[in-house]
Amino acid sequence: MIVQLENEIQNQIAEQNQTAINEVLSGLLQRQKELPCKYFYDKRGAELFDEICELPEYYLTRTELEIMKKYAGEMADCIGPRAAVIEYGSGSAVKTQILLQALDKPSLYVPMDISAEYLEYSVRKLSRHFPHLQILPVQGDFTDYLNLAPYTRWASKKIIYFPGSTIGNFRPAAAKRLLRQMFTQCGPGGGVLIGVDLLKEKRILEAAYNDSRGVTAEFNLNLLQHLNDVYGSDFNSQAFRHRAVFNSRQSRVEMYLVSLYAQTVAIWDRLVFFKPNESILTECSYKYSITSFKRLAQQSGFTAQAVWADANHSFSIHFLNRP
Ligand code: AVI
Repeated sequence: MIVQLENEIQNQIAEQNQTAINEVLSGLLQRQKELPCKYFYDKRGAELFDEICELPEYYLTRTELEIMKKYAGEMADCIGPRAAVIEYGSGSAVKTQILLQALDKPSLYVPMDISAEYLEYSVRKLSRHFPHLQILPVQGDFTDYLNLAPYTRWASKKIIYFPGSTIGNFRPAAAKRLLRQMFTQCGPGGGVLIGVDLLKEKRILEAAYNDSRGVTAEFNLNLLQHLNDVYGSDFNSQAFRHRAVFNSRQSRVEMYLVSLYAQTVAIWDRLVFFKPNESILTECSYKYSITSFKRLAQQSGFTAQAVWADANHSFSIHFLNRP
């Protein structure tokens, strides 16, 4: 019986791995080569991302924090008492602390993250600060729908907290699908508190993704090392360079890895060819106006109830309500 179960689990893992390899390969076989940006976040990638958040050029994190600090009371008034807070991609949960502090008797906190290390760290930190708060960590991909109803029975409502403008890393159709998923997950009377980076001057946007210390370049190139570690590919990260540009037509910053010369890379049992200067699109970071994001939220069924921004209108936090 045990042997059978082990085989079953191994088959499942092999199946998941094969799906992931197929996803990587099909991206690299397109005319514009692409890799999914979720592969940025291995242990080194998560460390580099934390470093990015501290960079002077990367205004997003500190601006969102500033908005949270200033308006957490108003956000808590919108949310109301005894809410269950579900956080998508909780990471190191710095902003969460501000939100939980402001909320009136939150009944449950559910951090969701792929990284077990991040989860352990945030649970330890938050249970120290909020000893009476029930915390239910979920390790996994927040894009996979999870029915949390059995755990949130005692809550007055479910609130999904999604800071960081990670919604910007989804193409519009996928962003709408994710918002629809949140709509289902938060249930009637529930809501979403979501951070959204705003459209601004090309110069500022490009500097944020081309920092002078080269941390974003290292973060981008680390993706290749991650693929080598997990799937045994033989990318040479020194044979690629980082490039980030603002595409105004699509209102998004695009990050690329550009091949320095003609080369062949082995992935699983396939060979992928690169011409000199041929690029892989590794990330899109969409920038919205307040109006265009409200429109997206409304198309997903929500009422855009409130929005907060900094004085320069660099970043916004929306409260979306499910009637
Ligand atoms: C996680 N996400 C919102 C970041 C962004 O700005 O799109 C990821 C990132 N890529 C480069 N720098 C930061």
